[in-house]
Order: sequence, then structure tokens, then C-alpha cells
Amino acid sequence: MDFQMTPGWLPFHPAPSTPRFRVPPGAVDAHCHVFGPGATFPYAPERKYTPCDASAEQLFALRDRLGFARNVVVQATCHGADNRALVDALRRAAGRARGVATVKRGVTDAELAAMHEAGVRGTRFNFVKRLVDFTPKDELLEIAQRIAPLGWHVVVYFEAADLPELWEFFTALPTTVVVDHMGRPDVRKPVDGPEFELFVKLLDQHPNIWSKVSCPERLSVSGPPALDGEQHPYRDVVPFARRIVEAFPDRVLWGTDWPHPNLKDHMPDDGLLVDFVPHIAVTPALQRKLLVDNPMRLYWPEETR
Ligand code: 0GY
Repeated sequence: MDFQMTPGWLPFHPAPSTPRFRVPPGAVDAHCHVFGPGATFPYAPERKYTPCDASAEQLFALRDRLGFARNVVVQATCHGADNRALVDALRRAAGRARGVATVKRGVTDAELAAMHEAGVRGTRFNFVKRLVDFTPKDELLEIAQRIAPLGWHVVVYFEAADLPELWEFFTALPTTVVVDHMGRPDVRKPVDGPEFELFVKLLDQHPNIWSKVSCPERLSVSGPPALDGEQHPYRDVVPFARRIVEAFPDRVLWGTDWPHPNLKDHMPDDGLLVDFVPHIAVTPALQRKLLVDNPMRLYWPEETR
């Protein structure tokens, strides 16, 4: 099938720089995607955007270039609940990738078992209105109850303004819950203002809730470094991510978000994104927890016992 990329969509960076920051051995890129290729794994009819193709092989080449050892591939909304591209990527990774799928109420036990065998360890609930149509919460809760016995967790994606309405649902989930991109704070607001305080409170009161401190390129208003190289990348996001890393060092994850869906203003250089890490995890001990220990505990627990 032939797919036309959504107008204005930017493809991923063709030649990311080699990061100056060297990630610790065994580091995991815990949030990235594969898209298609559409000719092999068609995009979902209900999708809100059509991406560029971004294959598993291209993802693994990036992994190696940036110095990572493993990936966590997260199902993107453009594939709906058709997890074939994800599962194919996990199989090709030969143990070096695990995945987060999207499942619907009708999923069978056999389908869940096959996904588990391929390396899926979580399911994603998306509440970002520009990306998905509404799914009733009782349906999501039912799915969470189905996947809990497999030891899977739930990944949630939402905008900061929606947290009050979603609080009760999130805190009722029976699994570990991982929040994508710090719940998308508005970084023009103060890091100690009421909106971000509510997010900090969510993690503070609920030890089963984790956060990805990823996607500075999505959250930033200041943007990437100026051409004179004086400022480090995405500096306005640093206080938010650093606060979460320092308050919850054992419940944070980081990922590139390659191939960066829905960015219309600029496409990040993935090497610079890696150079963001030492600004938010400022000691080698914090960097190791963020990039190695935490993702290994969640996605490869059998190797950490
Ligand atoms: C991300 C962010 C976005 C998209 C998706 O599944 C998706 O389509 O997650 C976004 O547009 O903010 O984490 O990939």
C-alpha cells in the first residue's frame, strides 16, 4: 500500500551527531518507535497522522551510533492496535528490545501470550486528544486487569492540563504505571507552580507510578542550542526533568522518542538529545539508574535478580 506522509511532517534526522556524553555500558533507549514500513505493515485506518517509514534496522543503527545497548519500542498511534510492526522489530532485535503494545478489549489470551513471548511487557493508554479517539475508562481498566497477571505495566500519555480529571483512574490501576514525558508539563509555567506540583504529588503518593523524563524537544519553548553553541539543548526543560530525576531516582526512564512523530518546527539531532542527559541526571550514579538499572528492572527483570 502506498502512503503519503502528512503534509508538514518532518522525517527523522538523516545523520545524527555522535553524542559528547557517553552513555554507561548497557544503556537502554526506553522510548522509541518503529513506523511500518507501510508497504509491509500498513498504517491503521483510524490513525490521525501518516508518518515517514522508520524501520527496525534504522532504529538499531541509531542505537549503535548513540552507544545504547537496548531499546524499548513503544506502539505509536499510527499503527492503532495492530502490533505487527512492533512484534517484528522485537523479534529482529534478538533479545535486545522489549516492547509496549496497544491492545483492545477483545484481545485473546493466546494473542497476549504470543506478544509476551516476543518481548512485550506493557500496554499503552493514550489520552492525547489530537492522537486518539476516546476509549471508555472501564474498557481500559479491564485491559489493565487482563495484563497485570503477565507482569506487564501500563504506559500512559496525557497532557498536564488533563491530570486532575485522570488522577482517579491512574491511581486505581493495578500495575506499575509509567507516565510518558513527565505528563507533558507546560515549561513556561514555574517548576514549583501548581500544575507541576500536582504531577510531583502523583509520584510522591503512589510508589507504583514512574515517569519518563524524555522528549525535551517536544516540551521546549527555547528549543535546541543556538548556533553559537553557548547554551545547552532544550534548557527550559532541564529544571522539570532534573527535579523528577532527583526526587524519584529509582522510577525514571529516558528515551530518544526516535523517529519523533508530529514535530513540525524542528527535528532534533539525536546526538544532542543524548547530550541533554547529563544536565538532568547530573552524577554518574543517577545516570546509571536512569539509563541502565531502572529500565533493566522494568523490562529485563530476569537479568537483574
Ligand atoms: C510520542 C509522542 C507523540 C506521538 C505518539 O503514539 C503516538 O502517535 O506517541 C506525540 O505526537 O506527541 O511519544 O511518540
